[in-house]
Amino acid sequence: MTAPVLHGYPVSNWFNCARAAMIELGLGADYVATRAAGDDGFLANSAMGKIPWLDTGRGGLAETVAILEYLEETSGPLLLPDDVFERARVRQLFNIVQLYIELPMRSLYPAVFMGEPVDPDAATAAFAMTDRAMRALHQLCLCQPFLTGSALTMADLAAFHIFELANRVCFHLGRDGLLDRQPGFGRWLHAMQGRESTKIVLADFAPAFAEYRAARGAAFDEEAYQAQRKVHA
Ligand SMILES: N[C@@H](CCC(=O)N[C@@H](CS)C(=O)NCC(=O)O)C(=O)O
Repeated sequence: MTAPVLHGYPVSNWFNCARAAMIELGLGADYVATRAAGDDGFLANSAMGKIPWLDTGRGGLAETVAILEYLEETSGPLLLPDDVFERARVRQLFNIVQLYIELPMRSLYPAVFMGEPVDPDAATAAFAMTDRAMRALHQLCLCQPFLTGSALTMADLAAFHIFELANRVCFHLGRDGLLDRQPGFGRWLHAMQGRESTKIVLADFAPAFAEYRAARGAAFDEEAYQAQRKVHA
């Protein structure tokens, strides 16, 4: 079988999640640098014109959850538990993080990272949803040290890379970070930060994110964010 090749850009939380999964699965850290696009060539591989997409050798595949499941089935098992109920619980967490944290925070990316004005009503609605999601995560997550137990899963990878951007949104708009009032998650964060996949992905995120902010005249202040994180550490 042809080795899968990931396409994307290291500012994208979804690309970073998929790349971390490739690394965890022993498929290497290489990728093809690609920005989202709407031309026919791009859409042939990623029908919604989004990154990441995976060249499977049998055709392009987009949507991170589909990419992760494909990688897990072809190169795992590693990122989903053996037990059917535990697997479903991982997918439950993945959906909560995707729909009720990533999407509402993404609605605020233009104001935080792309130089557009803040819409206070949109911010209120987004944070109402993330508050609800964080309550759910508090209820569902074990953090022993990973979200659903002692083994890393795809939900950990998604949550970690989504929190990376979501916490910056919170900071910029004067809110606590999503995990700041969740002491149980300290152990999880520590475990995730220590992983080789995290170190590789975040090392590439930093310069790409600086370039991205500069190109868009982002209001977001990374230095102030990092200084605040040191105080919280
Ligand atoms: N549901 C998609 C979301 C991917 C996504 O939102 N990608 C962003 C970058 S993080 C993108 O390509 N945005 C360009 C666009 O929406 O046109 C997934 O799970 O992969």
